[in-house]
Amino acid sequence: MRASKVLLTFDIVTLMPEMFSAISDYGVTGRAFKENIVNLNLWNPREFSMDLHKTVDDRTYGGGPGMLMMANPLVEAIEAAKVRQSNLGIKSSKVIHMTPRGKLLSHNEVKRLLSCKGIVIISSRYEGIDERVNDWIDEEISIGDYVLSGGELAAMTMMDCLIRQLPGVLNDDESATQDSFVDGLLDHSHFTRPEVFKDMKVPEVLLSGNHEKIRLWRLKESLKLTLKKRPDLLAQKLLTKEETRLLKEIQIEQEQGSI
Ligand code: 6GU
Repeated sequence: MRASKVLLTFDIVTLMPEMFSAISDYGVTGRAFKENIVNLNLWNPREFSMDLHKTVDDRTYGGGPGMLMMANPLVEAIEAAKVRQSNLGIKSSKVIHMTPRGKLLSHNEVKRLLSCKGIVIISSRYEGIDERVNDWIDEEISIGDYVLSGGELAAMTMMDCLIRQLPGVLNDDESATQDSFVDGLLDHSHFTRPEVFKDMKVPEVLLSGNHEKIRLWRLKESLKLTLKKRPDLLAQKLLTKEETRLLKEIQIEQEQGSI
């Protein structure tokens, strides 16, 4: 195993710590944990509960359905997590609450968060947390406009996005630089063997060995796919001269195709 420096430390506050084995034990992210590029510690607010029954939730003042996570066990867990990060010498820790009312996660948000050496993530359950806990929270992040039963899957989603951007996590074959969204476009289509599958051929240019032609074909494919599936992304993007030219070609081809 290659010796390496921890690049990102996660401390997770969760009532369901076992769920995080999904990210720490499998695939690309599992390898990053094993190689010590990222470090994870889990904090269960239940262990900070003061009463005999280890209560962590209670009914909401004012009535209504559902339970809330109580302030005290959560805040104690957050503080313990921050102390651990500070003992590790991490100066730029951020406390993030995963919640549907937070800022939407995007590739740009992921890049911004990569400036942190340590992140404390709160994964809440039930109807959420006592509002007063927000004094301990720096940011609220959501992964989309829908509601999950808890913040754990959201936390793992964000962690995965962050981890794969760290240097040394992906090998050359898995490089993140050509992923969708990196340059504001969707990734182009890909083909593998066999050359012919049920009468469908791999595009000739990909077999040509001409790297410049292949690069142009792929860029044009990316533009075509983005135009078709996510025109909103294209509208936000600053196009290079080459991209503008290819997009014009696509529009002309589409007009000709529709006549
Ligand atoms: Cl971050 N948490 C929960 N519970 N639901 C969500 C979410 C987060 N993002 C979208 N839905």
